[in-house]
Amino acid sequence: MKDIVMEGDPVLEQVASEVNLPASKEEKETLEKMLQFIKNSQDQEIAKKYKLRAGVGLAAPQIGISKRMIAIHFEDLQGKVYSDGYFNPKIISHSVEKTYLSSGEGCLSVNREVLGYVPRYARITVSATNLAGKKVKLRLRGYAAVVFQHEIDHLNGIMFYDHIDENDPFIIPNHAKPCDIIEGNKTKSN
Ligand code: SB7
Ligand code: NI
Repeated sequence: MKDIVMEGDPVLEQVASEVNLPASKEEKETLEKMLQFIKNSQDQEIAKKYKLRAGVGLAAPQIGISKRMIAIHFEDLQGKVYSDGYFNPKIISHSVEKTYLSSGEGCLSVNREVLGYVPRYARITVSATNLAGKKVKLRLRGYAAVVFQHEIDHLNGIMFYDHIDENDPFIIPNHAKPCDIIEGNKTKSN
């Protein structure tokens, strides 16, 4: 799984297909591997050895699989741990209020720095089926909401920079308050 698909590859521009539930053994194993990859990318020693960039999430299209699966692994500033794999994640409701990371976003599939604010919903509710096969509903805000939106976008062929205003990359989105990441994977939400 060192082979992350890079921008320009058509798989990153496709709308990924729904996973038929219950997921197959193979699909579950793939999602487990994606989660392990994300954990490894945050382990300094392993990351150095395998030259991995640290990520807080990964979407299946990024490993060349056009299916609706994402893996998430990070801890927010309140110490809440988000660590699971999700099948068919779907935003079922969202706030009017927006947010954006004051440091901008990056992507494991993008090997260059793209500057600018990426408008995101400040709060979202996501329905999904987790690795254990349980249907879950997640209420997310701040950084956690941003990460899930970034990953779900990958399932719809959307890259973070597609949201950046090309004429004015640092324009503050309407109805938006900034949100910060601290230490790469720790967050302060508003
Ligand atoms: C900044 C980075 C990410 C999400 C939100 C803000 C994830 C980076 C890793 N990925 O490319 C996952 O798709
Ligand atoms: Ni990405």
